[in-house]
Amino acid sequence: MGTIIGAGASMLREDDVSTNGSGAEATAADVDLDVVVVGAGFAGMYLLHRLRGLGLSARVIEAGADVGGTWYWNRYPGARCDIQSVDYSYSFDPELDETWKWTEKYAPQPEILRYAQHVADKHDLRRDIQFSTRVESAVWDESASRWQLRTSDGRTITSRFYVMATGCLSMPKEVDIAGTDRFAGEVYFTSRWPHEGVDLSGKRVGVIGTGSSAIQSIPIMAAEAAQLTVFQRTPNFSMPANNGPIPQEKLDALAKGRPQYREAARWSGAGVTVEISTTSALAVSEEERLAKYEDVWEHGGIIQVINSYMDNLVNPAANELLCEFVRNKIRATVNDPETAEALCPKTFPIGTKRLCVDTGYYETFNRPNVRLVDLREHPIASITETGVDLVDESLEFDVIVFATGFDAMTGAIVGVDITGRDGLTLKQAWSEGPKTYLGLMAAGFPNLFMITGPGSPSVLSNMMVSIEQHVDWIADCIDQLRADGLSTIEPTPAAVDGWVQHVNDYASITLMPQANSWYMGANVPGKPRVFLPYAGGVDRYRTICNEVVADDYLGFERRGPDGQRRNDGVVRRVQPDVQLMLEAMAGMNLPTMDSMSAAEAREFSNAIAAQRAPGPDVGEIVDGVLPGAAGDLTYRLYRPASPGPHPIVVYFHGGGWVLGSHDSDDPLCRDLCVRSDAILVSVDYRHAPEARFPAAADDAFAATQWIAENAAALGGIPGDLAVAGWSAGGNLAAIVSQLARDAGGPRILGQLLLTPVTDCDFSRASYTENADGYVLTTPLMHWFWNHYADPEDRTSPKASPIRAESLADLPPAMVVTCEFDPLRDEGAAYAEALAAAGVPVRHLPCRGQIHTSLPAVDMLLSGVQIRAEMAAAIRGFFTANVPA
Ligand code: N01
Repeated sequence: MGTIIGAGASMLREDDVSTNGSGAEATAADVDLDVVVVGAGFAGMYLLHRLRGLGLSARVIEAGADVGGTWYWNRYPGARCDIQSVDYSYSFDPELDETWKWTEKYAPQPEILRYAQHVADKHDLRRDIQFSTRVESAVWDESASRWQLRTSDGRTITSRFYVMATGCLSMPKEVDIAGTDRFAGEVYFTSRWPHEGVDLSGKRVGVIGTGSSAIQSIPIMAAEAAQLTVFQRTPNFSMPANNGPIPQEKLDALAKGRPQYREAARWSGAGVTVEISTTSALAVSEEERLAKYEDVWEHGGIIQVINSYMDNLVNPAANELLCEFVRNKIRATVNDPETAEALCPKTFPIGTKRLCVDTGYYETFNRPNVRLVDLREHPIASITETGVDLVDESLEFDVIVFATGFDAMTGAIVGVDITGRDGLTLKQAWSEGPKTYLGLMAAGFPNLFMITGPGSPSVLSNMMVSIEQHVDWIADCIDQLRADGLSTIEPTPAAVDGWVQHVNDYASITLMPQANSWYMGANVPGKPRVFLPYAGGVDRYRTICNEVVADDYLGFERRGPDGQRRNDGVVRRVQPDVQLMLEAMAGMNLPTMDSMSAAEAREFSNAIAAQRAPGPDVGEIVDGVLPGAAGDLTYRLYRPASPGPHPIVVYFHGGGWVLGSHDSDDPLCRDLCVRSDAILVSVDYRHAPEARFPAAADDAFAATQWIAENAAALGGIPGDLAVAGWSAGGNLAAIVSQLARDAGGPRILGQLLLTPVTDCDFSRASYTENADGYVLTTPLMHWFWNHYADPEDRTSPKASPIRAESLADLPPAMVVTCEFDPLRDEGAAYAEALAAAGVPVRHLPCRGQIHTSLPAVDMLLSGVQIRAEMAAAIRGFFTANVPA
């Protein structure tokens, strides 16, 4: 019997609802339940099981006549999963693993469907599933804190919670080809294949589409049909399934302990335990690379292929190597070179569309009864009564098969008319793309959950693992609400916006958005182009979901009869690649620099610097010596490859006046040189504690004077001089600008201040907010200042440039600050003070960045655009393009 949760509204108990053997059927016009779930696929089935376990009254509404979801509908010949069946199966019931034996590595659709039916039988699920019924509309009733649902059988159900377990690939895409209705022959959709099967023997068959569904079914249809014509608009990458018995290594891994095996999958990136490479495809010999590709091609699956090298999905050059490996496989398989070339994908990076898995797909094009029509060369003009008219040829068919895909991830959710609070429909709320918190809920739609919704790893993972994680999270959440006497939950708009941003940030450090894929909504005309799944991985996502709960449901508002609990906030604000770096550093247990002597800290930072990516090639690098304030200083000059002379930027490295060198900032100098087409002269000023304040400032100014005087000899344009610096170097660049103004020269055209030290005041909020955990810590800043300057010197403008008597008449500036940096607020304050003094200034606050992330050239992709803007500012200094 169902327990009623929440308070207030009247609820019928489960035993108030009569049921029969074929599924629950309402006898009363109004049925009130704790939870209604839409969809009896693997998600809805497991959720029903969990809800029952919690003693909640629940009903699943399913459009099909039985359980299985995707595997109920997609019955086209050759349909199989592309994740091995021992992985693509429930883990919640260990008995299932013991009793169910998969016959093959990749089980066919009928077997997966039988598995779903077996689970339904074993757990007696069907008695709470209403089959052959659709939810037509769902409206949130604020006064009753309930969803009001209207179903296709004309009934009304009310429920406290409403869960869309509708699957990511369940809403077939509408066919967008002219004349589709005119065809008088047989028409089939792979996504809605007739249950009784289709006899294609002796028939002329046309297949439109070359996605996973087509690629699996084409070899089988070709063997049966008299003629098969494949209409291909975009070729896809496909790898052989190499199907057969379950591989021995898989059986061995399971034999070692299934619970451990399952747990490892839960904490893996894709929901399947595979070896994740930590090597760049560009860092190994061609021989080694090809051997690795061959190995994963023969013995792995799509996840192993994509993970064969760490940079396959982030570096275009690495990706292209894998693309070409696959293209060569296609060329080696297909006899006709023209057909082979037409089958080779060349318009998107591999892995940015779901990699297909086939059995004999490319070989099929060697059959005499199979023809490939390349729609890019010969577009379809229209479908006719008898077949397909290309712009240059008419083709006749008995059968047309549409394998044209799905309105993925959002289609099935917005397909139900859902109206949340204040009459807002989900369609309206998502008109510019789905906006969810964790892919689980949307703001304005209380108590509406989605399983594997947009913004969750879902289709980028083993769906079974993601489904179980979501179901568990939702069930636990409902249970907790009940325990706390609360009746509604809903994410805050800020949490949703933050999550949408995080999902986008993750996608944008990968190559994924580059393809016109259904991941991007690009396959459906008019659908907003937004990357739909979460690319951060199942493991990271699970951690985040757990953190949200542990942090008292961060980002959610919960309400009940006794009041509300609103815990507003954003769960991940650091840029994803920066976060990865922080996690990697945390894993290394590095000592803190402020616990070291200056000499030890220098050695330590040099060792770290030696491991970085080198940065881009520049035209020329010259090391030299120039006179400083108290002796010679070394400098390193970076010259662009373009013909000179060039403007000159005098650059000061970071390191808190204690550490750093030409080497430490070498990648950044190269990058700025290449991007700005200016000479950078990196000056190595004297360091503290050996040379304390004002040695660094005096050296920086002396070096700038010398460089200005010797510009022509250095290959520069005399008079075209700017200064730049990072951190303590930004401090020096700001001070040099002031000293040059006060001394009447040299004339400086611009100052680029990257996360500069501008003040000795530690009371600004960024010092407390970011005191620890973002590499540059507040204790480390104390350590730097202590080494550099006595307290009474620190307020001098030569140490704290924000304290200058006047900031008027300084060169135009760009000030870059990072969100998670103790120096953030003093940088912002300096930009504000410059602006107040009439100096043209652009302040660029960098969301999600830390003090050390922007100089990490070729390591952190999220900094690329920011460095491009810094370089644009440098160019602007020399073209009097005042920053704005
Ligand atoms: O659909 P798709 P799918 N004119 O969108 C073409 C999963 N799945 O059903 O790329 C001409 O991939 C379209 O061309 P283009 C898996 O995640 C898994 O095959 O838009 N052509 C494309 O070639 C998969 O990714 C398995 O230029 C038109 C094809 O139709 C997802 O489901 C098996 C067209 C659609 O391909 C979807 O796969 C099956 C038009 N107007 C599916 N409109 C396994 O587990 C569309 N196309 C192995």
